[in-house]
Amino acid sequence: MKRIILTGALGQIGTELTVKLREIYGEDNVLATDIKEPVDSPLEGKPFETLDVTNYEEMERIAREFKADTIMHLAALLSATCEKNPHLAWEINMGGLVNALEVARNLNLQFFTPSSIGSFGPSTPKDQTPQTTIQRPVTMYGVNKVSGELLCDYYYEKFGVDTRGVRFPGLISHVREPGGGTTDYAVEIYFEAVKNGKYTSFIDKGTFMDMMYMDDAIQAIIDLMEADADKLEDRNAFNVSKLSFDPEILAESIRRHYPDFELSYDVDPVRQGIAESWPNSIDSSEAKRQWGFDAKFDIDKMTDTMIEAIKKKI
Ligand code: AKB
Repeated sequence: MKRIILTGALGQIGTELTVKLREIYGEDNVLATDIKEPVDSPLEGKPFETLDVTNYEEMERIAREFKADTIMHLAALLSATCEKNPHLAWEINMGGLVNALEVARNLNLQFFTPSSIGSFGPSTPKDQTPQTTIQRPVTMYGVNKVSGELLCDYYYEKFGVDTRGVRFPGLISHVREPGGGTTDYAVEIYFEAVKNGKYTSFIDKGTFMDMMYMDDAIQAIIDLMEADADKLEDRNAFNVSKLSFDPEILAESIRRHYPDFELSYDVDPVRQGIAESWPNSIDSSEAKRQWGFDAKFDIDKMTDTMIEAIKKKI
């Protein structure tokens, strides 16, 4: 990995991943792309191209001119947004993915794209969900993610494209906030705790979902992409997670800093329904065994880091 192009680089993962990749591989070896220009972003003023991922010709031209050897395809709509507009979700999530895979095939690029805990459904085992198990999601996002995992496997088996992927849980970060996701409450809660000392959660008490701090997610992507291909028995997609909590447990962690922090509920039936169709916790042992996945942030370390960073930011 030394000439890397990213799609969806202004998103929650892309922003921090681009910064980290530039630290490792050099600024000029990492080209960020997104459908909009960077404004108030750490990517402003750095190598950047606007790109609509549904436009194959543009994607291929940009990758070819940049002489990329790797493509990291991050552009996608998240779960709650997909439920609002399922046809648009199919067009962007699947159309963009097929284009990125075709660019990888035609230009011989290494390929990464994230899947999600959203690829699981109500009939999936709920606790310590294995990597290989029942995947019958009931959301458009989940349908996109399972199809994407299979398509990436197909491109590896059929065309020899070096595709690699993980299933991310909810990712917690402060640099760029997520939008349109079901796990977003676990980011909003920190900003509201610091700003107002209280938060109204759209996810109900007792709803457990997998979560991970962004630094661990970024390290996982880099480690998987650098992993020796001979060691990978699987490709798409590895379960990776560190934490499983409900809103009450997260609030307790926040109360170590703000003892009077108030948590109330105004449950959104759409996002609650999505959350209930996902696992409580997934098993990341295959990622550990095959390429050394090792997340470091426990819930309190994550809370300390988030609160410190948000205080500085606001
Ligand atoms: C979402 O909530 O949609 C995402 C995800 C878990 O894939 N954060």
